[in-house]
Amino acid sequence: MNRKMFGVLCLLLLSLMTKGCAGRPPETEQPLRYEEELGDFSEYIVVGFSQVGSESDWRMASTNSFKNTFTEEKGYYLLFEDAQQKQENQLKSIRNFILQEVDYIILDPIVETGWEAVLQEARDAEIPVILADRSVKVEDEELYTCWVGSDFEKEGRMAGEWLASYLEKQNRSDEEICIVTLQGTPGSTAQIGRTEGFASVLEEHPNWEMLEYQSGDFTQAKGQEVMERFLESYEQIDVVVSENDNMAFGAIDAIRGAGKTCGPDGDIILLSFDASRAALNAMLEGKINADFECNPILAPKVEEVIQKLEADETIEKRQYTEERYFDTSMNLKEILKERTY
Ligand code: GYE
Repeated sequence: MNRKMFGVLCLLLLSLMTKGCAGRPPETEQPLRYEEELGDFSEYIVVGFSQVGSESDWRMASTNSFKNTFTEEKGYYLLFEDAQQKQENQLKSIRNFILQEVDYIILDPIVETGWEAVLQEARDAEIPVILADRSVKVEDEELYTCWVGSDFEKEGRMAGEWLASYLEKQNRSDEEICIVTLQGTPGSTAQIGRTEGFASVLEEHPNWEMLEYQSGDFTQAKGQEVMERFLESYEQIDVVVSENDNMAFGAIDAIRGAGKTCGPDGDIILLSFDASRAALNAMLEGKINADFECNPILAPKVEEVIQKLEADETIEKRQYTEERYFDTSMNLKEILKERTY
C-alpha cells in the first residue's frame, strides 16, 4: 500500500468515526465512494477544497465552478467541504486534508485572521495551499503558495465613483446624502475591501453621511433584518450600499415592507456587489441601480496554478480577475444572455 492509499484509508476510517458529529457539514459524509475507487485512487491529483458555505448565489456559482473543474475525468479527486460560514469548520477540514495527505489544499478563508498555525502545519506536511476568493492576513507570506481572486477594494471604489457621477447627473452633488451599508461577514476580505474602497470615495464627499454600517453576513435573511432596523432608525435614507446581492434582495423586501421603493425610479438608491444573474434581473425590474461585478468562476485559474506546480513552473503570488459594473443605462437583456452566473 503506497502512502496515498494509506492516507485514503485513514480518511475512510476517520470519516466513519466522525460521521454524525455535531457541526460536520453533510458534504463530508461520502466515504463509501473511496472503497470502490481505492484501486486506482493514486492516479488522481487529490485536491481538498474548504469552501466558505452556501450563503449566496455567488457562493453556489463558486461551488459549481470547483466541482465542474476538478473532475475525475480530468484526473482530479476533489474532497469538498462546506464550512457553513464557520472558521472552526475550516480549521478542522484543513487538518483532515493534511491527515489524508492530499496533494493540494484550496482554501477560501471565511475571515482573514487566525490561519498561521494551520498553514504552518500544511507547510510542514509539504502540501501547497492555494487561496481562492478571500485571503488571509499572515506575517509570513510563504505560508501559502498563491492567491486567486478579486480586487475588492477596487470594487468598493468603483461603487463610490459610480454614485458620485450618478448624483452629479441628477444635480444632487451638493445635497446632503444619507447612506447606510449592509456589510458582509466582518473580517472577510470581501467585506474589508468593499467597505474601505467605498470609504475612500466617501471621504472626498463631505456632504455624504454614512449613518451606519452593520453586517448582514452576506445572507438574504440577515440583510432584510438589518435593513428593517435601518428603516426604523433613520427617517432619511438616500442610498443603501449592500456588500452582496443576497443582502440586497433582503433589503428590497424590507424597503417594500416599509412602504418605500428603491431603484432608479424609487425613493432609495440601491447599490450592490456580485452582479449575479438574479441581481441583474432585479435591476431589469428597476429595483437595483448599479451592481459591481465579482467573478465567482475562479476554479479554472486555480487549476492552471496546479498544472504549473505539477510542471514545476513558477507561480504569480497574487492573481486578480477582470471585473466591471452594470447599471440600468445598459442593455441588460443582451448582457443577461451571456451571463453564466
Ligand atoms: O460577494 C458574497 C459571498 O467572498 C466574494 O462571499 C465573496 C463574497 C460574495 O457570500 O456573495
